Amino acid sequence: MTEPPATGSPPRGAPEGGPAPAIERVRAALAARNLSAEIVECSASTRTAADAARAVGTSVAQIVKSLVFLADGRPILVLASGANRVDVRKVARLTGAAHVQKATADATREATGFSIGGVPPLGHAAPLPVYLDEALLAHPVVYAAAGTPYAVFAVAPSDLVRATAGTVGDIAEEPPGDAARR
Ligand code: 5CA
Repeated sequence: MTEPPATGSPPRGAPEGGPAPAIERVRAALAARNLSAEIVECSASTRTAADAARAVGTSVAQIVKSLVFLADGRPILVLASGANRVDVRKVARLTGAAHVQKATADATREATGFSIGGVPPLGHAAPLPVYLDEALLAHPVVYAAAGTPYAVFAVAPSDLVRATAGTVGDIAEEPPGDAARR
């Protein structure tokens, strides 16, 4: 016999009758920056860039990965195209830090107030310096996490730059083989 579904615990952390508080924090941050981006809650997971691309019917390159790194121990947020891996040496160059490393899941939650899979590009617990992958600017619209692994919002990359007061630069790892061809 199978267990009956648990009662009293709505799915995905959403309280009964309303969106998750994490989504509401993102909504408030978007409104505070006069961004009229619509938050789309998906029935399918948007936890990873590939999941999110599938859920909204776009390319992985148009998904914004919101990744926390520690630059000389201080948290920064890197907004990377889902198609790219982040080159920490390039991030070090862009930030002027001597040492850059990826933050752990715990450090990410502590710095942003959000859990991995739902980390948004804005609306964090405390302001974080933001660096954006220039590859995102090749698209008219990109999709970023909206606080949970089931929600995204669409935004023009230029609006994302403005709303985050971010620095745009080359932060992508070269695809394998490129270095050899130069
Ligand atoms: N919702 C999607 C698309 S908008 C999303 O949040 N994607 S993400 O790329 O920003 O978040 C997932 C990323 O978190 C992974 O690419 C990976 O780089 C990172 N990650 C996953 N697990 C860990 C972990 N244990 N420690 C540090 N980083 C992790």
